[in-house]
Amino acid sequence: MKGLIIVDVQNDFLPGGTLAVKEGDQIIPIINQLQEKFDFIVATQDWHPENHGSFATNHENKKPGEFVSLDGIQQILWPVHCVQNTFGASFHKDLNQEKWKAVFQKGMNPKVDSYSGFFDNNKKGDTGLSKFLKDNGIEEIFICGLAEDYCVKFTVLDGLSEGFEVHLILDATKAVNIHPDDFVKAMIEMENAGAVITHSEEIL
Ligand code: VGL
Ligand code: ZN
Repeated sequence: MKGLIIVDVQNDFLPGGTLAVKEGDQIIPIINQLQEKFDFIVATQDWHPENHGSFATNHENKKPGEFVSLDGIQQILWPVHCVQNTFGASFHKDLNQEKWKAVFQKGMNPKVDSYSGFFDNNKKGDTGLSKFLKDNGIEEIFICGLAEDYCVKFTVLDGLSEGFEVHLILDATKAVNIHPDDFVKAMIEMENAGAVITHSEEIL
């Protein structure tokens, strides 16, 4: 069976948010249309405590875009974003949530970041998404949302390593693009790992 995974379509990643993805709001109507074609839909939600180690403000003399070591992993620092129970962490009001089977929150451990909807970046913490999909007979997953070069990419890669057939819906995702070619680089990385790159028109 097929499942749709909607990654982090939250106010802080949308125009006006603290970690806004340029034109991120343009994918919302596409995602809503896609949802009509799926019976099985889940979402992920970046859900950080205030003291999260990925926030530049939680490190002395560090700015967003600089690096630290977090649990032995190189960590790029971000502006404060998606703090639990804030407007910024909420899903965009226009995003249809009616058919969602579950929401998988991530990034709660202050000591490690969690880009993927499946596991923390150190692969220790497990959100339960893989088991939930498998328990529901889902073998093929279609991924959309934000951001293509971070949370979408790592969700795609972990989905592949968990044995799912993974499709990336290219026009239903946008990149942070700290470097201008990050979108294309991430796309090539996902394709090389075995993801099928598709377009909403092929599904709608
Ligand atoms: C994300 C950076 C930090 C994302 C989350 O959803 O892509 N990016 N936290
Ligand atoms: Zn985050």
